[in-house]
Amino acid sequence: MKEQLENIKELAIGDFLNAKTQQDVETLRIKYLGKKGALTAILKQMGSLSAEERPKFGQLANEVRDLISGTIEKRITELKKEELQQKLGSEKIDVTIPGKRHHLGHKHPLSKILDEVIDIFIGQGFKVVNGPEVETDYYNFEALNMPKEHPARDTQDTFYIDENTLLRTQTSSVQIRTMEKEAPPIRIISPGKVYRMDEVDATHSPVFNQVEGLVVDKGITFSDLKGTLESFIAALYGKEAVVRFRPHHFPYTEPSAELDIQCFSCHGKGCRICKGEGWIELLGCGMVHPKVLENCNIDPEIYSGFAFGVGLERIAMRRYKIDDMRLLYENDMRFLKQF
Ligand code: 2NM
Repeated sequence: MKEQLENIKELAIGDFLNAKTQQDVETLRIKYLGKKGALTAILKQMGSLSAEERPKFGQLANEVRDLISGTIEKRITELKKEELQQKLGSEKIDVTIPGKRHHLGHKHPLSKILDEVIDIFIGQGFKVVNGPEVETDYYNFEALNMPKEHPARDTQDTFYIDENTLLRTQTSSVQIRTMEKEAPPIRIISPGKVYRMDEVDATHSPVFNQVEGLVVDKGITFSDLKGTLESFIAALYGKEAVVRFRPHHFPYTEPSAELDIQCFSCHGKGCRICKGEGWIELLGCGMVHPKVLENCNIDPEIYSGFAFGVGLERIAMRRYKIDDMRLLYENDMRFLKQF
């Protein structure tokens, strides 16, 4: 039995030193020290020993058990250390490697201008309203005092889906829809894409963007129109900007005007940029025609209003000194990166 014990000791120590993982160690611990383990099995046989042999054997057995326990602890500590070393090796991070730069895009120049325009009008108490790009003849023309065969329709030829359905030529249709639905006071702008039957060139596109504004309330006069648009221009181009209102005609406003800005290049003398005019046309505006108000069931005897429409591309081109509108649509990165 003593030999058996010595044998177990040798085997156990060899086994534990060869264990490769903590799980291996645990399996071996059960094999040697567990309830059904080798050492336990020998201890169970102690009953067959004589009274004087028993304490000596017991002491030896205890020594072997302590030795094995000690070996287990030592091996676990070693394995833990090895695992840590291995982890440190494989999970090493080199903090000196240069980072990978993410190229963040930015807003398109047209979107930047739109955001600015919206901010300015929100600041003046306007609300932003959107509407459909595919419109009926009624909302695009009829309600705006442009009945069929009206000559003003010629300059606003567009794309027709059928005789009665078309791509809107201005966002006024959104304003008509708003006036139908909401009672005054109304103070809205409606930005969005509009369509015209135009050939593409440096200043024309069959699809472009517009922002139209509308104010309807009791006692609205041309002074309100002037004040609103003058502060809009000052916010957009700076207080130095000089503007003038020039009489014009629109079927849906009366009186109507166009707002010109004095050429920033020649200050009114006339140069290549303003084509010798000294002024650059910026937007159309006027007092909403009584018939238009009536069409929306707003009593022109009680209410009056003003409206305006401005092309977003034109503002962007002025602001960024872009001389060809097509650059805004071509998505050439060399162009877009400049903004
Ligand atoms: C413009 C110029 C002048 C305009 C008129 C209306 C409405 F719906 F009230 F009749 N909305 N927008 C208007 C007036 C638009 O664009 C150059």
